[in-house]
Parts: sequence; C-alpha cells; structure tokens
Amino acid sequence: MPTALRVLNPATEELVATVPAATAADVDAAVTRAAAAQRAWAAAAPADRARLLRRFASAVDAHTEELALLEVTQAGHTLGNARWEAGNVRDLLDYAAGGAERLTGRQIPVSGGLDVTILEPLGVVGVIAPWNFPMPIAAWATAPALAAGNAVLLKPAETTPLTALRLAGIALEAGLPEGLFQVLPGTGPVAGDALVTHPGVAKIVFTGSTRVGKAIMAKCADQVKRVTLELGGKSPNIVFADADLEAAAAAAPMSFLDNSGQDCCARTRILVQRSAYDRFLELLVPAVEEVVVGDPLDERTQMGPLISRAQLDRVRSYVPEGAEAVVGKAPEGPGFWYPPTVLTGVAEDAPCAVEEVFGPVAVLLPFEDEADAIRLANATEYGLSGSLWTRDVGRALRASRAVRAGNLSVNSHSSVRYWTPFGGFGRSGLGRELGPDALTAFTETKNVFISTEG
Ligand code: TXE
Repeated sequence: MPTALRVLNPATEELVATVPAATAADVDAAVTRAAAAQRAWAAAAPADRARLLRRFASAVDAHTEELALLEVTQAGHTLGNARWEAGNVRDLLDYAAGGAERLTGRQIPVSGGLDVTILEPLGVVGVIAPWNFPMPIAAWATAPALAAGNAVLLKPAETTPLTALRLAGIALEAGLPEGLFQVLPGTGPVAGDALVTHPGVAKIVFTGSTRVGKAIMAKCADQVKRVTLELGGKSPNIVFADADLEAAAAAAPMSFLDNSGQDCCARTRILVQRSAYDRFLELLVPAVEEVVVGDPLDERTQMGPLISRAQLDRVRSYVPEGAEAVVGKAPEGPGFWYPPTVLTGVAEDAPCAVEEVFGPVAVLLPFEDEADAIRLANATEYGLSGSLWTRDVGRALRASRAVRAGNLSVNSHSSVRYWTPFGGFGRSGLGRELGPDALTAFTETKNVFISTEG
C-alpha cells in the first residue's frame, strides 16, 4: 500500500501535491481524539453548536475562491461548478446549524407517568467520500452529523484529498474544537477499512461504488454498526412524445455531461417514445456537438476531463468498437479527455445500457408507450434518479410513482437540493441524506418513561 497519495491535475497530468497516507494507527489515534472532543460537543448547548457551525459556514464562504481553485486543480471540475460546490458546503453548514437548534424528541401520552424520546448523538461518525464531488458529498454527512452532536472523521478519496484537508483547516480557524472534525487522507483498504472496523466509530456514511458499499455493509454487520450508503446509478431520462421536445433535447446533454458524467445522478439512459425519436435525435445532435469541453479554468467551459487514466480506460471499455454514436468535441492529451458521446442502436441490455459508465457516455433507446417506458426505466439494478418529460400531468404523476428511484424530476434534471431528501432505491444505496431529517440519521432514539406513581 502506498505511504503517500499522489494528487494529479487531471486536465494536465501534472503532479499537484503529495499527501501522506493515514495508517490504521493514525485512524486509531484520531478516534481517541474525536471521542474526547465529541463528549464536550454533545454536552454544549445546541445554540452554541449552531453558532460555531454558522461561523464555519461563513469561513467557507470567505474561502470560496481558494476552495474552488483547489477543486479545479485536483478534480478537473469546471470553475463554475467548483464555486457552486463550495457554496453548497456553506449552505449545508448553515442549514444544519438551524437543525441543531430545532432537533427535538417527542412527548408521548402514557398512563401512570410521562414518556419522552431523546435523540442522542451517535458518537464518532466515519465518512468515506468519493472523488467525484469531494466537497459537497463530504459536507452532506459532516454538517448534519456535527449539528446533531457527533464528531466526524472524514476519509477523502485517494485522488482528491486537498479540499477536504483545507475544509478541516478552515473549521479550526472558525473555532470548531480540536479533534471534532478530522480529515484522514488515505487508501480505502487501509484508512477506510480502519474506520469501518474500528469499534469506536458508531456509524459509517459511504459514498462510492456498489462493490465497495456492499463490502462495507457486510463488515459493519459484525458490530451492527450503523451505515448509510450512497452508491451508483444508471438514471433514465424519459421523453414522452407529448413533451416539449426542444426543451428536453436542449437539457439532455448536460444532464449526463455535467462533471464529465462522473455523477451518480447522470441521466445516461435517454429513453424516447418511438414516434418522437427521429425529431428528438435531430435536435440532440447539435446540442451535444456544441458542448464546450476543455480547460476547466476557462469560464466558458461546460465539461472538463475525467478524474484519472483508470477512469478514462474504464469509459473506453464501455464503448463498442465502431459504435453508432453522436460524438462531441474534446481536446487531445495531456489530460484525461473523452468526448461527449450518445450511443444509438445499442441493445437494451448491453453493458453500456445497464451498467454505470461514470463518464460522458449515454445511450439513446426508443420505447413504445408508457408501460414500455416504465419497463425500460426499471430495467436496471440501480434506482437513484430519473427525469420525466411530458406535458400530461396525469402521466407525470403515474410515471413518477412507477419508476423505482429515490429522486425524480419532471421537466427538469434537478436531483440535489440540500433541503430535500436524497438517496437511492435498490443497489443505489441505503438510507437518505440531506433534507429535513438529515440530522436524525446521526442520532439514536432513546425512550424514557418516568413513573408518576409512587
Ligand atoms: O470507487 P470506490 P472508485 C462508482 C463509479 C466509478 C466506480 C469506481 O461507477 O466508476 O464507482 O470508482 C474508499 N474500505 N462511483 O473505484 O473504490 C475509497 O478510498 C473502505 C460512484 O473510485 O468505491 C474512496 O474514498 N473504503 C460514486 C471511496 O471508498 C474503501 C462515486 C470510493 O471509492 C475501500 C464514486 C474499502 N475496502 C464512484 N475501498 C457515487 N455514488 O457517486 C475503497 N474505499
């Protein structure tokens, strides 16, 4: 196992930084520090926790540009996206701060006494984050976990530790207690596994591949450790013939090209009703060809590189030799570039049509009628997101109920809002993040009955 992580700029392949990799002993020491910090944090008044989290949010806001540039450099995100992502961290911290003040148990009527529920913090929470959205995904768990009175140990992905490390520094500068939020850059099998198996870690929040998520869930079972999983997706974008086809075709490219398709909500299965298929394809071709791919620092750029050579190879392996496709433009190397690609004429069950490619590749498939659309939409083991384009309200509601996915949008591709719940059906995950119940996921409900008789 490497003792240091090499961070490359995916747009240039230049070495950006070398970061020491945490060992199991480092994780153990971090758990001890975190547990001590957590005890004091949980005992603090909720208003005091809220005040510090708001200070943390303001400090993130003040460092938006620095964080955004760091994300562009290590992850190849476009500057606009990276600024949004830093803003998302700020917003989440603010939202969670309010939650700290509003997290309440209940009083339940009983005879012979008083019954109350108390929401106890879990203790030390381990967050294992992926490289596709290093800042937001880390904050989705960290902000509510802290707000609910927990400590957080965050292990960022091997390729993208820099923004997480900076966030930990900003937290300290903002006055968060030492040890409460620590970042442990390291490999999955060493630092990640040490968090998963450590008896002092009460819960794991994992975002990443279904393969690793399943293995983590199995290991957590040993200690009946709490676990939230956000795994992959293969989301449908269903376009009915009665939809505003111009709007649907204009929106389709960025719904799977944003972040170079390295997005678990990417709408990579474009399902179009056969009677509108030719017209939709005619509209889609220029929309795909016009997407600006290139230097992530250029404000006009809409799509940057893939994260790594391994990811580039993985994406290539999904595109059959000589495939029929609509292909956009991409720079030549250096950098891990792949052009926007829509595969046409592929079989419904081809690997590129049912597996998560995690790159700028979608498939275009025709369907006959509503029932056929639902059948195709659900013909995957995933169930994270999806879109429906139609002008028929009844159909929108029927289809929304019938598609098995945690996050659906009608005449839109929006999936993630920090104030609404997010998570998957099936092999896309377990549990929900974000939204009004985000803090509750980091608590254990305790019921106390107080007898008034004697
Ligand atoms: O993910 P991994 P990878 C999907 C996407 C992508 C594929 C592979 O399809 O192409 O997964 O990506 C840590 N114990 N998604 O290989 O390995 C690892 O260090 C504990 C979808 O990068 O799952 C990193 O921090 N931790 C996804 C995190 O798990 C372990 C986002 C994710 O890495 C570990 C990313 C172990 N044994 C990839 N092994 C989404 N849901 O958005 C690895 N890790």
